[in-house]
Amino acid sequence: MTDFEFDSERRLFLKRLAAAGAAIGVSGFAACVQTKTAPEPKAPTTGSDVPPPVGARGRLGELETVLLKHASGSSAAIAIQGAQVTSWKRANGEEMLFVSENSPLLPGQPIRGGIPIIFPQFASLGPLPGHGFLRTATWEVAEVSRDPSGAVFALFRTRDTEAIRAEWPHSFRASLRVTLEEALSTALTVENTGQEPFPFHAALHTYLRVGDLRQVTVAGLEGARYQDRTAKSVERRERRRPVSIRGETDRIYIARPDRLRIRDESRQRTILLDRAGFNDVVLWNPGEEKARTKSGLADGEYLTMLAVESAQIVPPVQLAPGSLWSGVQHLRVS
Ligand code: TA6
Repeated sequence: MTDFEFDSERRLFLKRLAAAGAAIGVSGFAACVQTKTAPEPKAPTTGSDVPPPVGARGRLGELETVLLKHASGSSAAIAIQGAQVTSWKRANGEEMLFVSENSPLLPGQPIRGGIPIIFPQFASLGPLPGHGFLRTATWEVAEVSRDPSGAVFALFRTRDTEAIRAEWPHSFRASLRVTLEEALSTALTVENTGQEPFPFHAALHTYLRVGDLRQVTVAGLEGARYQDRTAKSVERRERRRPVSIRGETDRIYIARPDRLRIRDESRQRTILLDRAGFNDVVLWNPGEEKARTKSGLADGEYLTMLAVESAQIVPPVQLAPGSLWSGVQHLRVS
């Protein structure tokens, strides 16, 4: 059996994924799920029209990466281990994601930055290793291509192994589709291939690179309930409009599906973050002390990152046998 190739499964998968894309108005994303059936775009013939090649491989430390380049000049890199996006550069070359210069870039070790995939457990909210096992799992590159709209994408997939089942006794398949235009979309899909339902948390732990954290605000969380993980997860309500980050911040904003606007005054730019399937938002910055003692960041790096995570934690997803769940995050600069 080839993953996601069974007609009925694939139809359902595409339907869900397209719906998730359409729900947040990601036309390129919606188009890219039709690549198998849509006609190929005509090959351009003139020099300046020739799109750059897609799917070259690169390296990040000891890890192999897939490189995506869009005709606009934007680019992305995804480490195959963990299917973890590690770079997203705008057409002007500006890097939008943070990776710590102290991060291990080694097989089997989490990368401190980019977009780690959290599954099936958020942080230490359960018996598994922190944030679950997908971020260091072995993934395969299923497809790297350009869709009819001109977006380039890479599709990664993975599934349960004996080692995973020893820790977490469930059968599943997962895929991550990274779609690059000038914007960056990441769509995570999980399928329950076992006989029993299972619960899980999922998140795209997106480390945004910022110019100066003290000049960053996040709009779109006004009035939301949140669990403050720096204070024993006590529940509070967000009164600020917009939210600024002062000191250690570790919050799960519950059921907050609105668009987020992350304003980075020092860079004079606003990042728009749209989601479907992920109802929660996690905001995290370790603050000066924990950046050093716990997160292993280099000096001063905590002022150049803010994790804004599309998440489904409260409540966890309950996935019935044979069912699929998808969550999509769409990032663009306005
Ligand atoms: O998502 C926020 C968080 O759970 C924080 O509590 C912080 O520990 C961070 O993730 C990083 O976790 P990690 O396991 O990568 O050190």
